Amino acid sequence: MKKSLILIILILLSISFNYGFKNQTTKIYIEPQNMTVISGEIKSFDIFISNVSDLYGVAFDISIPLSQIKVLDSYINHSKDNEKNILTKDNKDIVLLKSIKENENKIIIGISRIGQVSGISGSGLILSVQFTGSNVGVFDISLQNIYLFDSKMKQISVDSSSANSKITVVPQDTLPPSIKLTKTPPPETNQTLSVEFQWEGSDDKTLPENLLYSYKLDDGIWSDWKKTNKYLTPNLKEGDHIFSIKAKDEAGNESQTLIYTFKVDITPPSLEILSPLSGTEVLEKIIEIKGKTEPNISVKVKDTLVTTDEQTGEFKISYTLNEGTNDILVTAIDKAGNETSKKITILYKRRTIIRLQIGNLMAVINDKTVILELAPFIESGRTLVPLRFVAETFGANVGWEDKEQKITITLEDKNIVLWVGKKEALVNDERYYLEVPPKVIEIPEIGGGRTVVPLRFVSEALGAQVDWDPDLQIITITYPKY
Ligand SMILES: [Ca+2]
Ligand SMILES: [Ca+2]
Repeated sequence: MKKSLILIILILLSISFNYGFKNQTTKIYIEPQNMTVISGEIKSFDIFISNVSDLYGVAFDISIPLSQIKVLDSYINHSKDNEKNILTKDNKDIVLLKSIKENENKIIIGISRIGQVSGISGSGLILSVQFTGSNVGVFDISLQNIYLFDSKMKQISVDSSSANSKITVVPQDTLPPSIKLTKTPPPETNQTLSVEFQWEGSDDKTLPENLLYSYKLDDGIWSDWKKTNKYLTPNLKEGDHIFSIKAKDEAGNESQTLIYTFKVDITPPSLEILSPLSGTEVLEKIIEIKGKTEPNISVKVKDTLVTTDEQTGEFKISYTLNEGTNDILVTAIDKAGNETSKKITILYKRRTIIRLQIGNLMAVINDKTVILELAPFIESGRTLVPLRFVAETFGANVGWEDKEQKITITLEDKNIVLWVGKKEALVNDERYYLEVPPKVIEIPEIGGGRTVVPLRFVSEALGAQVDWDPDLQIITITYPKY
């Protein structure tokens, strides 16, 4: 008790002294300034003094919520591990006075060298305090009423701006947190710019906002642990990528690494249309389109989705043509959204079927009825029909030369030449003989003449098939023939 009395006298004596700053500011501070501890765990904080000259003794109060942070008398030490107190640098004795004031939430501390010795200069530990966080929460501790004395019992001015610390007591926790990704690029993407990942973590004890995360892309290095819920990758190269992430709770428990693999693909798929060839002319309304792409590619023919073979990438689809030119767009789309399109043009020519009856003005062309100016008639066993009807039905060009009374019928590569009243005909310059020649029939109702031609000869010369039903006297012309 004698020693403590000396100390108190020292303190009282020095109150009136107040010195200005020396070359280097003497500082008293608590380490660490921020600490997270698990409830029930014994941890410590330390008080240091730096840049001091001729230090002989020190006194201060530790302001600490003692009902939350438990400190025992035996927890308060003037040294720790192998680190000696600055005041014992020269192996001289010191005295440590400590008084825990539960009601006032403070611990009174006095430390002094003993006897007629000089002070100590330099930096070092002055006190180490062990504690247990008994209640969960965030607690402030600070040093108050700080007095530093030199060997002449003069007060040493001191910077105490860092003489405080924050202790966060978290619940006891042995279970690691878990993570789930809330935003990822699709498993296959054609985006080479950065993509974003977002995630959420959860834990039995640590609040989500206090979880720490570390992540990496591919074989990169793990990021520092941080409180963030998103990551924007750098620009990506084509190929496979792996995003890895793990979470850590306040107790330091680490989650399993969560892995997300994805692929950047900017190469459009291959596409080949095997049949039909573009430019093909067909007579059938329904055709089969066959093609080949890569496996696992979706194919669209116009707007219809086609299933492709998983192994070979081959596909086929029945396609209904419109009469005339059909531009058919075939598109292959890979999972990343890259597209390859090919267009084929198919000409669908409908087969024409004409039905005529001898003596009947009505004729049926496919499903349409037309009225002839002149009914078909038989002369010398040959059926004759108006030239104009032939021209219109087959879509042939008909030329007429008045002087020679010459008729020219042209359809594609066929060229037929006939003359009114002549039994000679030319088909692509090849000479034919007609039983009955073309003639002009006067029709009083229209006040003029109409040229008639032998139906079978003209039809067959144009490439049509002519069938005759003698019972019903019906002629069926099919063009082109089967
Ligand atoms: Ca946990
Ligand atoms: Ca691709």
